[in-house]
Amino acid sequence: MSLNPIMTPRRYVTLVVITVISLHYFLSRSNMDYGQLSSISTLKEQFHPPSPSSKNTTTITAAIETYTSPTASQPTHNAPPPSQGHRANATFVFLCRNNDINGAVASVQSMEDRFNRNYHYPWVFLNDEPFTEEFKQRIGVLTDAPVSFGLIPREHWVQPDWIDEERARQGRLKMMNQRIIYGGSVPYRNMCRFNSGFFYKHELLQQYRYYWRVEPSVQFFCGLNYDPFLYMEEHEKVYSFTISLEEHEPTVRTLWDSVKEFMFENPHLIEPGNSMDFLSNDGGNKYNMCHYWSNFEIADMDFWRGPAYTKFFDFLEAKGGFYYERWGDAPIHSIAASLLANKEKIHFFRDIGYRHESFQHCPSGNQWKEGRCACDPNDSFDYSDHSCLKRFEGLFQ
Ligand SMILES: Nc1nc2c(ncn2[C@@H]2O[C@H](COP(=O)(O)OP(=O)(O)OP(=O)(O)O)[C@@H](O)[C@H]2O)c(=O)[nH]1
Ligand SMILES: [Mg+2]
Repeated sequence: MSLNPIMTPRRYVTLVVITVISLHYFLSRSNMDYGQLSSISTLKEQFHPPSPSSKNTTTITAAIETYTSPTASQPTHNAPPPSQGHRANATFVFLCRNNDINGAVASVQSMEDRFNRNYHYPWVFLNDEPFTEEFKQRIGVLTDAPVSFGLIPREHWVQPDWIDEERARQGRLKMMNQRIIYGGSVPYRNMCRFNSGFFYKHELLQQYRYYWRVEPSVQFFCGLNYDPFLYMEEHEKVYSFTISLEEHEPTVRTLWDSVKEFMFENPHLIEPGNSMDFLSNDGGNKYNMCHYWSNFEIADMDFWRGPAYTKFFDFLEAKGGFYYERWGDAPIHSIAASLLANKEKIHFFRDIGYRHESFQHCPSGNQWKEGRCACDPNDSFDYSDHSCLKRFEGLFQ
């Protein structure tokens, strides 16, 4: 090929470069889509889809996502969460021992990865013994959120002096013979009583209203693109759960009689729109053992601190059933929330995938997909034989 004598190879290359740059500039100014398709930011968006508010990129990003991710049809999933906006007055609460450290690390890591790394809600760790430096270091390294470590006052933890120890011992022996889990354990009873009526009195929790209880070795399966604490606040919920099930009857043999006595003496404290039908199949005569599994709880501490629950807890405490039997904090909290609060104030977090051995709740359908849940949707306790979810749902039908 021959070139024009004044068109030297060098001038030819210069002309081509100038033409390409001019064309690119013209198209960028006149057509937004072209400009964005050719920019580096679009490559980034393949991995971090934009929030719905960035309207100009929606069409192109949606097209690219089809190739990059099978779940990309939910553009809000990876949208930046509203961590800068309004936050609830809330904290995580984690009661454990120093030797629970490995399980505690696993639980905190799971919560941080799936929710809190974007929200930075504080963590409060509580223990009946001082936490070791090693414990504090291994937890502190997992999060940017504030972490505090508290010692439980002795009077909030140990078996009170007025408990008849001989009677309590007979109760423990009986339960050991029946092979009831933790039937012979006093520390387990201390823990149940503390979780029922004392944790929200701890000085480190005084400044907070909502809490999310976390235990060692639990798993949170799904990413959350909203704030459950704010959900509780905005919908005026006082208690929430992911798993509900039946209690071991021998651990709460006289609990319902005590509850009935309380209801008889304090009818004004029983909420008219309560959820008695969650607790009883015969209108309140007999307890059906249903309760919310309290190792997961997001709840309102002002409800526990209020006059109705205070009176309820004090009444049950005086019966001694935390030590003579083995009343768990799960039935205590569940019965209180069911009778002292309107049923509309209790929430099932269907979209929060959660496991505490030996049961799990795994969301299904769109919630499973949108949450990118790391659990098998066919493995969920929801409608198993001993689940009480059907009874909860029945309250609203
Ligand atoms: N500081 C302290 N924490 C305890 C004690 N006993 C239990 N806990 C904590 O209280 C919570 C509930 O105790 P768990 O042993 O998990 O009771 P559970 O969930 O009924 O039973 P498993 O998890 O099946 O053992 C956990 O966060 C424990 O770490 C104790 O004696 N001291
Ligand atoms: Mg546990």
